[in-house]
Amino acid sequence: LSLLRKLRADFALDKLQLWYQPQLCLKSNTVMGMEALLRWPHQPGHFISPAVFIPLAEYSGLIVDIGLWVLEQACRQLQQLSQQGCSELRIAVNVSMPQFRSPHFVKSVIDMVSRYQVKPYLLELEITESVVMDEPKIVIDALQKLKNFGIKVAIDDFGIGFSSLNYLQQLPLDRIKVDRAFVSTVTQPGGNLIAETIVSLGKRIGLSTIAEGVETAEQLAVIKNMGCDEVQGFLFAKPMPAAELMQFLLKHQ
Ligand code: G
Ligand code: G
Ligand code: NA
Ligand code: MN
Repeated sequence: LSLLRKLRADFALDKLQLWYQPQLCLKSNTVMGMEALLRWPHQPGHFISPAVFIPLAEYSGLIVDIGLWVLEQACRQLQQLSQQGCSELRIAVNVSMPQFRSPHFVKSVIDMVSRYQVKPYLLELEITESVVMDEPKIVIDALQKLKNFGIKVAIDDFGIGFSSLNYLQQLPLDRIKVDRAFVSTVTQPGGNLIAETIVSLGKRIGLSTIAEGVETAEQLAVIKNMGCDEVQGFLFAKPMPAAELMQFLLKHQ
């Protein structure tokens, strides 16, 4: 509880940071965009893991305000990237269930995208199966409206939750993120089968696929061979602060 109080205080003091991890196209070998990831600096050089503080923020409802802040940072970053000549890079933002349940969520997102003159298709929302399972109707309705406006939707950590296949049919999706649990095993005997099946499933239903957590050249080779569209992982880049992003992009375009 005191950690929650500290989170609330640090958020109010504007101490949260949004970092970015590049996502690359395997065919063209170019950066397509980034996933935005929250970072909470605790002591200098020390961060509290989102795995710890996101659940706190969700449970307390603070994630609604933090989530709006994240979306605004991402839109601001997209506007800035466009002004700096990277006018087709996208940013993917993680969204939690309490955000979907909050009033005016859809309108806030659409207003923000408009206010920062962001091309809607450059903003992608990442949702997990657990988000959908909670209250499918609320999430599906909201995503449908956002999708009609042009915003993209990815299903995150695919295969880790339950009922994945059911939601694949019901959700207005653009992309499947193959969870890193299925990527970490691809070089082991038989350890490639689930990732391969997800990728071909994605292909068959017309969704783009991205493999998360690619750490080695060996994993990359297998993933590439499967026909996966994109990759994200430490092999290419760790999440980095906004200040380092432009330099990375200049080196990798
Ligand atoms: O970056 P890291 O692997 O430590 O992140 C752990 C998890 O925290 C991510 O998988 C993601 O689900 C969650 N997370 C990170 N940033 C955000 C965010 O801005 N909003 C939400 N809802 N979750 C986030
Ligand atoms: O749950 P979600 O998919 O949003 O988690 C994304 C998180 O995964 C990022 O916060 C990042 O820190 C972590 N991540 C990204 N690439 C790698 C990787 O190559 N290896 C590992 N172990 N973690 C990664
Ligand atoms: Na994510
Ligand atoms: Mn994931």
